Amino acid sequence: MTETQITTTCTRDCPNTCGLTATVKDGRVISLTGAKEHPFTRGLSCHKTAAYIERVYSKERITSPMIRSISGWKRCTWDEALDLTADKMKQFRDEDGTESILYYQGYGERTGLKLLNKYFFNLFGGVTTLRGSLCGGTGQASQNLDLGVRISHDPLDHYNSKAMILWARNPVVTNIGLVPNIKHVRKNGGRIIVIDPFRNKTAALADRYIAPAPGKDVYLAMAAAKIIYEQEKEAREFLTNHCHGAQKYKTLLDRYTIKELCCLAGVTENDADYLADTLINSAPASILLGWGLHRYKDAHYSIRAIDALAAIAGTIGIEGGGVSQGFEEYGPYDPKYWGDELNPPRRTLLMPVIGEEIIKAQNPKIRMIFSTAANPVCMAPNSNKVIEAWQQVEFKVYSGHFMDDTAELADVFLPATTFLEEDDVMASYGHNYVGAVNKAIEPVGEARTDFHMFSSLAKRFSFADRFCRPAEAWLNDICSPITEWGGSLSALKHEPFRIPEPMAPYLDKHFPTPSGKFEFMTEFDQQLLEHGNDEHYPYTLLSVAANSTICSERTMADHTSLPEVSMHPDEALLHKVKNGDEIIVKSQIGEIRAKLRTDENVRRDCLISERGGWIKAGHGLNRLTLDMASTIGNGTPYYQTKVTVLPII
Ligand SMILES: Nc1nc2c(c(=O)[nH]1)N[C@H]1C(S)=C(S)[C@@H](COP(=O)(O)OP(=O)(O)OC[C@H]3O[C@@H](n4cnc5c(=O)[nH]c(N)nc54)[C@H](O)[C@@H]3O)O[C@H]1N2
Ligand SMILES: Nc1nc2c(c(=O)[nH]1)N[C@H]1C(S)=C(S)[C@@H](COP(=O)(O)OP(=O)(O)OC[C@H]3O[C@@H](n4cnc5c(=O)[nH]c(N)nc54)[C@H](O)[C@@H]3O)O[C@H]1N2
Ligand code: SF4
Ligand SMILES: [Mo]
Repeated sequence: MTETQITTTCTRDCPNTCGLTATVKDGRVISLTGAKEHPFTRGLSCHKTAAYIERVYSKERITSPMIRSISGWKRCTWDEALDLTADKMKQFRDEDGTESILYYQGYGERTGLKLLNKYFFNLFGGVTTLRGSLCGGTGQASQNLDLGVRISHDPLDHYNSKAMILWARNPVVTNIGLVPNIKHVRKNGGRIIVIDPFRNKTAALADRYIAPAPGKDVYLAMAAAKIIYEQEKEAREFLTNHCHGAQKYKTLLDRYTIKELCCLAGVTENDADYLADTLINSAPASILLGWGLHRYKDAHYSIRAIDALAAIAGTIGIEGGGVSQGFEEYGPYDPKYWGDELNPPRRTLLMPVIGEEIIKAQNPKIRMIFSTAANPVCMAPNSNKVIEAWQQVEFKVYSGHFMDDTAELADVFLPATTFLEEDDVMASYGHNYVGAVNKAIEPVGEARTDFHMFSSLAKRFSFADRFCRPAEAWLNDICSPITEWGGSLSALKHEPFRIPEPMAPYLDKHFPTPSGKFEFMTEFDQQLLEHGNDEHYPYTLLSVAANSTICSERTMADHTSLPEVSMHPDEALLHKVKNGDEIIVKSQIGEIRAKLRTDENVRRDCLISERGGWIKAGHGLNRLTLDMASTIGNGTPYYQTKVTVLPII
């Protein structure tokens, strides 16, 4: 048979959102490569795409619906699985009201049609849903305080930068579309700085690597700001005319000497000098914040101090400058199609403490959980509490691809398609282009799209006629903002559409804050940064993005027998453990077995490990992480957890 090529968009939880070309032969995808015509990703794609084909056809993938019985999982028909689900939903609604059902929507796939999952539950009457974030909540909320509304520079604007400062961000692993940009800046004589307690893969591309103590970036940003003031290089016009609170912020800086700030940050004065010098003498410098930065309880201090540093250096509202992090991945859709307006406000549970929230929910209790595109048992903090919560809930429906930790605790498994088996629309949290998801192959086995699944379920309810319409018709409605901006769904099928966000924001120096100006942070409590310190647990556990997998999207076969945890060799010596040893990593709430790697690239006060390994495979680092919400933005401070290491005797 001949080969056909289909252009589509990667929907994985990755800011790159690449345009891809799928080559299909005999109904099977045989290769997945970057689509050259994509304006941002320009033919790039990552090594994870080849592995993704294996994932689609993996023997472990669940491709028929299943119901759990006393004797274990049993294959069933879609009608059986959906009848049971609908019956339970009606029973819980009639007995305890619709809020006795929790809809848990994860980060696995965030396309246009995915709005309708919640719309379905809102037509049903409105169930309990989530608030807060396991991902970027803190960063966005903190930047909203400074800028009014966080708007990032289009990544293509970084080509105007003379320096890039990658602050807690590792694009070589997590966002490869930025790599050509980094190389371009360097080739033109610009500077690249990587700031991370771990010498990550991106550091190899940098002129300067700075290793602050975990969670203490605020002091480094303050030190660099103080140096700029001392050299009288601050952006006076911007500070006087377009900022609010600059003087107060300066009084916060006045509490410390540069030396003290560097000491608190765990960096040298030379590091802070280089950072300040880059912002002033290699301008414009773009600062790119990573997600590593906001996984601390009071991460807003660091993020706001970095915004403040950029303001003092005069790079806010400048082409090639700014502090950028993420983009609104649901931005080009009409929010009406979440369906929240169909009911009075319904109960929400706080994601960063989801286990506790479910356990303590009353009036009504949570009796059913329906999860899609999520693996909270593995990925939310304090896994043991999440397991307890899941176990106490009477009925759980899981929709996804594999029998992961959350699926293991479910009663019904609804097999979902991958993006290669779907037609949809996908925006990005890493750039401004929306792309079409064009179906390359028929669904594998009996897998169904979430939309198909919810349409079939809707047929079992009185609101069927309000939900059951062709996907194309829904997408037209959901994507109405795109039409208003002059695009069309038919054109989008062939060419990505650029959302009309500015290439560089705030050029007019107007900020949608209460003062209409850039707002400095005006209070800072040093004590808060000592939260959770305990001499018995001297290391900060950084569980970071893995190179070859995304979050918990793995199979059992992908796991090593134990998770690997890296530690500085001098610390290993102190603990009488060596490279390759089996060790115990222990926090205040749990312990796991791990294989020790010694690595000089890790600061002495941290341990590094890859996130996403399953508990059932012996990994599950979130059995160690404490559950709490960040002070700003209801984010999840995974890296607030302190641990120690014990030899196995
Ligand atoms: N290959 C791969 N790609 C991914 C993902 C994946 O799992 N694998 N996940 C996707 C998702 S969900 C997200 S949110 C993004 C995340 O994208 P990134 O933010 O680039 O990646 P992370 O590994 O989460 O964190 C980046 C770095 O922050 C550092 N860090 C931790 N604490 C601190 C600190 O206190 N200060 C400083 N300066 N640095 C610190 C970590 O050591 C880490 O190297 O990547 C996406 N892309
Ligand atoms: N310790 C620690 N934990 C962390 C982090 C950390 O840094 N450290 N980072 C956090 C971050 S940044 C994130 S974003 C979260 C992610 O947390 P989650 O979103 O809960 O978990 P994922 O591992 O992304 O799982 C997504 C699941 O969705 C499935 N899926 C994909 N597409 C579809 C679809 O179309 N339909 C359905 N029904 N299912 C689909 C995938 O197969 C996969 O099983 O984890 C967080 N957890
Ligand atoms: S996982 Fe990320 S980098 Fe890899 S193809 Fe998908 S969007 Fe591109
Ligand atoms: Mo994330």
